[in-house]
Amino acid sequence: MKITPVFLILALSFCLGFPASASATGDLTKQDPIEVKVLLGDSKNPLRFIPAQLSFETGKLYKLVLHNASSTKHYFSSAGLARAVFTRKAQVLGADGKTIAEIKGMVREIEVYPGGTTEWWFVPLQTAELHDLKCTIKGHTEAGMVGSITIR
Ligand SMILES: [Cu+2]
Repeated sequence: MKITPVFLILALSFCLGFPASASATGDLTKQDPIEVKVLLGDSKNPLRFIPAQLSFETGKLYKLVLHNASSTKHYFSSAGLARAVFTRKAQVLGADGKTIAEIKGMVREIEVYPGGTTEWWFVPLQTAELHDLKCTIKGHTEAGMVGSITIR
């Protein structure tokens, strides 16, 4: 095998633990968040996630805004997403849109009541192709309240 200078640089950086591609630095949870809005049902489609396909990128801070625009309560539940992200916080908004509660620690699923809004702030850590987004209320998954999540 012929050893070229490019091969040497790649091999050396691999041995020293430097990734060949760019790497993140600093506190990833202190970025400006990318806002992603998801409706947990609306008046026309009370048993749907709108949109039902979500995509995120690793290393970026997201503010996932979950608003229930239907007349029944719903869950946003994806065990795969919960495992693949670092949660900075969850925020519960009051009727005036101002934060009334902030929750720290791991989030597994969020239940949002009719008219309610909750924000889930997280940084994806792993790539994933997930098909486990669902509302866990009896009958809702079967009725089509499901979705998929891609983390690139
Ligand atoms: Cu539901």
